[in-house]
Amino acid sequence: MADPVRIAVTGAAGQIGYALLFRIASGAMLGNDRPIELSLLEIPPAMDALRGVVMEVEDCAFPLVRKVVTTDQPEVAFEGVDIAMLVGSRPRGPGMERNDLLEANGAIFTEQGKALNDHAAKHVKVLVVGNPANTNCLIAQHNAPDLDPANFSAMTKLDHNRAIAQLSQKVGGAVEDIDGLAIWGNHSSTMFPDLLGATVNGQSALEIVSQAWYEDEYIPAIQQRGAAIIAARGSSSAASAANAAVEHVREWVAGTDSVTSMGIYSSGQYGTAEGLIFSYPVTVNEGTPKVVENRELNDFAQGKIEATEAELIEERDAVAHLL
Ligand code: NAX
Repeated sequence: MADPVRIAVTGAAGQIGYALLFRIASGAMLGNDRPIELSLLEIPPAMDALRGVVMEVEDCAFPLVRKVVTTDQPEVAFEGVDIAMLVGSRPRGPGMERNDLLEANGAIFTEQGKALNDHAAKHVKVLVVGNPANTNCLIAQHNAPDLDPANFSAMTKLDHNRAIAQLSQKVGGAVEDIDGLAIWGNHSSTMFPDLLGATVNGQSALEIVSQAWYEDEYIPAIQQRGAAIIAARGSSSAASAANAAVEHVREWVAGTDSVTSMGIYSSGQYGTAEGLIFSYPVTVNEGTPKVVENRELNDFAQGKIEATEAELIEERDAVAHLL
């Protein structure tokens, strides 16, 4: 068997952590032939809960799990890690404005970025799930100047999967018949689920559904899906978020020729501002996401992309002192 891959998960005692760790440990992320070491970060008040989660991981007797470390110190958690999944973040509390949230998370992701810079393997792949994911990712990336910006990504895979599922329900086709769909921009209600380049069994999706359904029902449904789940379930999506995180890392490591969506460091593709963490349609080859080129963008799509870009620029300006 190959050497173990060391994987850090932050916020490991939280809802997503509880769904995520068991998927990783079972081999769903890196394969059944890849032993793993888990390095789990939490804050001091959650260390007891984390101990309980680790007891459950032990009780599964997963053959792939070689070691589990728990800690409340980022520099310990990130020591030598190959993959870091940054899930833990500060939720919005009563009376907190968006800028307060950015500020509270800014402190967390500044510290974690520095610890990744100094302690993780230089090839580490960092996935940020904790919200506001794109801007948290940007802060971590800026605080890790010795790491390649391409090592950082923010998760829009859940939005991508939601967009595929809703389209497949509408057209009555199988999920695997859909290709080319993408999420652009921020993981927020301004994200743009783009069907222009999407096909169903090779036929353009926008020839099958009406523009009115696309604009008035589909896009808002994807943008508001997180809120709809909170309204129905009483808490935010967890198992589907964990599933998306597993798939994001699996595709990042193993590659994919199918178009997927990832928030990655922008080098100005499609005219978006350089240096944002921006979700694009990508394929992945040898561990490197590559933005799909020459996508057709009409005025409608361009307007949506500019709106989500404007929000990301605003968020970046609000945390400029941390960059
Ligand atoms: P929970 O509140 O259940 O868990 C978060 C955990 O993070 C807690 O156990 C907390 O103690 C821990 N934590 C807080 N600060 C920490 C720090 N500095 N270091 C380490 N751990 C820390 O939230 P959960 O439902 O698991 O969601 C986690 C994050 O994912 C939230 O920010 C949430 O908004 C975000 N999401 C992102 C999604 C995406 O698609 N990018 C979708 C799902 C989810 O909403």
